Order: sequence, then C-alpha cells, then structure tokens
Amino acid sequence: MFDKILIANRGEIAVRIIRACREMGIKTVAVYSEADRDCLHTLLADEAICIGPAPSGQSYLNMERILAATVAMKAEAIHPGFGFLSENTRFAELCEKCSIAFIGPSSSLINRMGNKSEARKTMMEAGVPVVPGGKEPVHTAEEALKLAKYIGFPVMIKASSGGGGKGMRISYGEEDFETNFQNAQMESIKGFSDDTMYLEKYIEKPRHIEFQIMADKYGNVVHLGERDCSIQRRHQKVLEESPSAAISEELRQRMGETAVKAAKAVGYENAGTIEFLLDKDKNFYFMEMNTRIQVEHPVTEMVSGLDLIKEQIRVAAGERLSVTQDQVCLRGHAIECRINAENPSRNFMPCPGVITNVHTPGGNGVRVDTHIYNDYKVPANYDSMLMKLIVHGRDRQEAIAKMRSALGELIIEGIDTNLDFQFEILCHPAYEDGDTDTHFIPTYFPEYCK
Ligand code: MV4
Repeated sequence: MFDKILIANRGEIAVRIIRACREMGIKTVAVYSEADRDCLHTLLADEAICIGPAPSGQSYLNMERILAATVAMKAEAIHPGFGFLSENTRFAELCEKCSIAFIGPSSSLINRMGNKSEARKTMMEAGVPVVPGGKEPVHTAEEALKLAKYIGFPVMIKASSGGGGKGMRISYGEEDFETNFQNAQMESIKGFSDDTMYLEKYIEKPRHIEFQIMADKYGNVVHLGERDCSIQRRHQKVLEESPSAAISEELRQRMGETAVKAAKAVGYENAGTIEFLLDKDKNFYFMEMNTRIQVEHPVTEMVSGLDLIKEQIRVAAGERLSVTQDQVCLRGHAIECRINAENPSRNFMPCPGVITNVHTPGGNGVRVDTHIYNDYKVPANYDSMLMKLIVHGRDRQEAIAKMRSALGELIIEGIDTNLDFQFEILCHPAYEDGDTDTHFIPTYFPEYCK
C-alpha cells in the first residue's frame, strides 16, 4: 500500500480524496495555485505545496510542476480526481515513466477510450451494442454525407476527440448537413487539433444512463449499478440519481453485464464509467467510456455502500477488488444536486466572490461534499462547482423528500448560486413522475435554455 499520495486536483474532490486517504492511514500532499492558498484541501492535507500562479495552465494542468512536486515530496502515487489531467494520456505516460503510480487506468487505455470513434469500433467488435451508425470515422463532408444518407436522417455528427457534447451537431437532412458537419469539424480542429469525425443515428429524447464499473489488475470486473444523468443543461449535468426510474431489474442486469463485457474487452483497470443512451423503447447503446472517477460518484457510493475512492487506491496499489458481483448489493435511492456559483437568471454566468455565510444541511441520509466555508473566496479561475448535496432514502419518494428538505435548509450567502433552480427542479411534478429524459430542462425550464 502507498505511504503517501499527491492529489493533483482542488476543491471538493481534493477534500474527498484526502478524507479517504486519512481513513486508510495514507499520508497526503496537496498541490495548490496562488489563488487557492486558503483552500480547504491545502489545510486538510498532511503537506501542501504551491505549484504556480492561478491560471490552470501554470498550475493544475502543469504536468512538469505536478511531477516535480510529487518527487520533491516523496509521494509514490498521484490521484488526479476528475477534470484537469485525469484523462490526459501524456500525463499518465509521464507517471509511468517516472515510476509514480497513476491512480486510474493505464495511459494506453486512456488514449484508446479518449478516441471516441476507436472506442466505438472496439465495442462493436466486442459485441457491445453501439448507437447505429458508421464503423469507420470520416474526414470530409462528402464522405460523411454519403454515410448519413446510408444511416438515415436525423444523424448525430460527433468529434472523435470530443466527448461531453463538444464538436457535436444534429443534422435533420441533406440541406443542413454540410453546414453542421463543417461547424462540428471546425470546433474539433480548434478544440482538439483533430478533424476526425464520426456519425451515429440520432436517438430522439434519450436518457443518459451510465454504469459504474471497477476493475482490478487480476481481471476482476464488477458493475455497481447505473446513474441517470439525463437532467443536463448544455451538456453540463445538473443532478444525477440512482437507480433510474426508467430501468427495471431485468434491464439493469442486461446493461450491467454489457458494461462489464465492455470493460473486459479493453482490459480495463480501476474506476470507469460506461455511458449508454437509452431510447424510449428501452433499447440501450454504448456511447462513450470515461476513464476517471466522476463528479457524481457519491450517488453510487450511497446505494452500493462502497467507497469508490478507497477502492481506486487499493486497486492501484495492486490489491484485489473488495467485492465480487454477487456481493454487490444496491439498496435504496440516491440523488445528487450540484450547487454552483452561478446565476441562472443571467444565463448561468459564473459568480465568484466571498461567501459571507454558509449553513449546510444534515440528518439521516444527507451528505455534503464541499470545500467552502464562511469567508471563503470563490476564485474566478476554475469551474463554478461549490458543493454536491447528496441524499439517500429507502425509495425515490423518500429521497426526493430528503433532497427538498436539504435544499430548503442549505444557506449560501454572499454570492449567487443555482440553489433555487435545483429546488424548482425537485418540486416539479414531471421530476416527481420520473419523466426525466435529456429534454427535461429544455421542455420544462425553457426560460433557462435561451
Ligand atoms: C447522442 C444523443 C442522441 N443520439 N448521440 C451528449 C454529449 C455526449 N455525452 C453525447 N451526447 C448525446 N449523444 C446520439 N446518436 C444525445 C446525447 C445527449 C444529449 C444531446 C443533446 C442535448 C443533451 C444531451 C444530454 C445527454 C446526451
């Protein structure tokens, strides 16, 4: 087992990882930028080292500085969290070259699954159902249009180096195809220096259902159930829950087996997420594989009882999974609301500033993952997430009641947040009815989608 781990991240996920390490008796090193000098994770870690000025490129994205800090502080492993360098092939490679354990999958796996068209092709060859569409990527509008006609409109145009909606456009017919293809490809070239695109049949009003998997170095792979992440605004998840109101026990079994098959097909190790699209006829299709721990991992922890961060650390240290599939027991219902420093009435504009008063809810089955505190100054340099509010109840009704109560108790003063927007969602009859596909926000809250 590792003696000391460096956490190459900030905010609530850095706090989360430090807590897991403390419980395991593992020493921790926090890295921070000059803007994060007073951040909670720097105070909770055993040691903390400044790695540069506020801009991410000179701090949390600076591979050399993070590796230098790891060597200087004599940490044997790095936990990358999510975002930043967590899915950066080059960084994982450098860790391997420096004999520093990267707590996640291998660099070659990160590379393969980061190429969305290659991942899709691998899954097709493994017999995992993928969204109907092309097997090979396309590079020109001409060849793409030929394929689009073969697939049949509407089609989804996607960037192979994309993900999370970047470099993605819907085309409803020949007349709009070339423009949408060029725009998506231009976005991909600008964002990823890659013009490789691929096409899929557009699935109308799908649900975004993702399965958590965990795999060790001995070929053991388990799934820990699904998370319904369909309530999104511009490809940003707003809230997540498990189990999904749309998944029966029989369908969960089939999707879970498919997720495990996908992970085994690529020789996966550590924590990963298989993203599926579920259509209104309950057909499911592989969409992407995420090679990191995700923001919404607490939802799975609450229903499975497993600590996913500890499991990641154990597996990275060469231990076997602590559960077999038969021992996985998914119980009750969990919901997570992301609380962000943003103003929904001003197009969700980020609202950094000083938090003058924060009161967090508690009670049976209420969990708060956050790094904020009274007088904390929310910096403008990073993403706007302040807190994750997670509840667990015996069933969806009880979980909804708990979340409404927790949101009602939460106080954050001094800056704008999306707290009231979350409350409106939780109180909406369509949410309560489980009528929550990816069109939920545009359908019921169009005023927030302008
Ligand atoms: C799709 C899709 C429908 N059909 N692909 C969104 C980002 C990335 N995870 C892939 N996503 C989607 N891919 C096909 N073939 C629907 C989504 C999707 C979505 C699309 C538009 C608006 C919100 C969305 C939320 C989740 C998934």
